[in-house]
Amino acid sequence: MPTPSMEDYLERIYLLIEDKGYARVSDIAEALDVHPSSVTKMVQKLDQTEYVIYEKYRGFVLTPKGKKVGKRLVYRHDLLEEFMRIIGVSNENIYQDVEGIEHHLSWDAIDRIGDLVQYFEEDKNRVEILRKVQKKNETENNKIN
Ligand SMILES: [Mn+2]
Repeated sequence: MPTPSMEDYLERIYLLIEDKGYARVSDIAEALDVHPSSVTKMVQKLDQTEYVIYEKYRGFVLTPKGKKVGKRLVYRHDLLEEFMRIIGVSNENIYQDVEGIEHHLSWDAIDRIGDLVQYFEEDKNRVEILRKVQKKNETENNKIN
């Protein structure tokens, strides 16, 4: 299994390739806000673990294994964002919250969150009921404070 840091890279590389057809060291460095030398180091590590094929001076591509894992990591990120939206987390917090938890949940937990997202999406009334609970809590908190 890739480490959390490898996961961040694989996720980003997958998105860049999906978006532009390729991922350069400089694009990854910019997207992850890290030094290009860190990217080169990580890409070498991802090459050794067979997630990418690195060709010096020519860039790199994802292996089938790298593609499969990258796709799963992007799915996980998007699912968690959707989950955050449904439970009513403010938009401005969603991205950072997902970045903070995504590497630390089991795939079991991810799949159960997937069930819950589906549960809410299958019947929007369920979201409305949740919002009512939240409104009630908000009103009560306002009374206390
Ligand atoms: Mn992410």
